Amino acid sequence: MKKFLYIFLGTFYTSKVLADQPKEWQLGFQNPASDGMRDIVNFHNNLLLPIIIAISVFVLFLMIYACVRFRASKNPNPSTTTHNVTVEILWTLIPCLILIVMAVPSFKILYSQDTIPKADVTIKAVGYQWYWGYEYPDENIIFDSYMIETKDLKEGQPRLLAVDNEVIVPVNKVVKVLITANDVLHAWALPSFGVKRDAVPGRINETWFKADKEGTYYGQCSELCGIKHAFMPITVKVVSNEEYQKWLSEAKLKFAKEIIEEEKYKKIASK
Ligand SMILES: [Cu+2]
Repeated sequence: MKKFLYIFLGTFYTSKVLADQPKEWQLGFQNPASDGMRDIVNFHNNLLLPIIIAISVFVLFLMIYACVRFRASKNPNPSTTTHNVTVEILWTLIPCLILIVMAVPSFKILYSQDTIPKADVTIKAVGYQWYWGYEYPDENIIFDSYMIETKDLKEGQPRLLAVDNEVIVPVNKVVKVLITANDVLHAWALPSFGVKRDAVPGRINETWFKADKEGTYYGQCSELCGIKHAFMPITVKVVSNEEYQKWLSEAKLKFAKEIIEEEKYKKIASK
């Protein structure tokens, strides 16, 4: 009973009760952390859901009405009418109009996701069987991100979602994500940012987000990619700009992709 009460309350207090990762007995979306996701949630809650409910209630009413009104005992000689032009025009036109009403805002959101503003940070996510590899192409940083096994989890780390090396991005900055794969199809998806793109070998897909709340956000590979598909989560940590700069300077040493030119020359000179 308690659980149902939580669900009931949860539907009214989603933004307060739910955080940035899936919760037990969760209904609806995760808490949005970007304008992109806020658009999606609004579109779903304020337009799609009312339309879906209205159609379901209307169809249910028609079915019950037909069952009662035209039952055999009340209506022993059924009508032989097969066509009614007015009704046929209506049941073609009205669904068309409903689709148009849904399509306009839907395309608006799709286009806003597709137009990438000038990026402050670019990251590249590469799907492997079965983990994610990340690169910061402008910062000479490269690292792999593996899921933490259940037995190695620390306090507060969610099972099947926490990783050893998190993606770190600054808050309120446009982050462009280049997405590709090395072996089979994967998909880089992060519900709180409203981001989901296929990772296709030999091809680079792009998406973007601007996280407006600091915190840790969890996503998962969202394209069935093999036996350990469920074990290649995505963790993005949104931090303040200062913290990001601090992390960058550490990561440049820890995860250096190649020796920077300058250092190369220094080595050559010292020989
Ligand atoms: Cu995958």
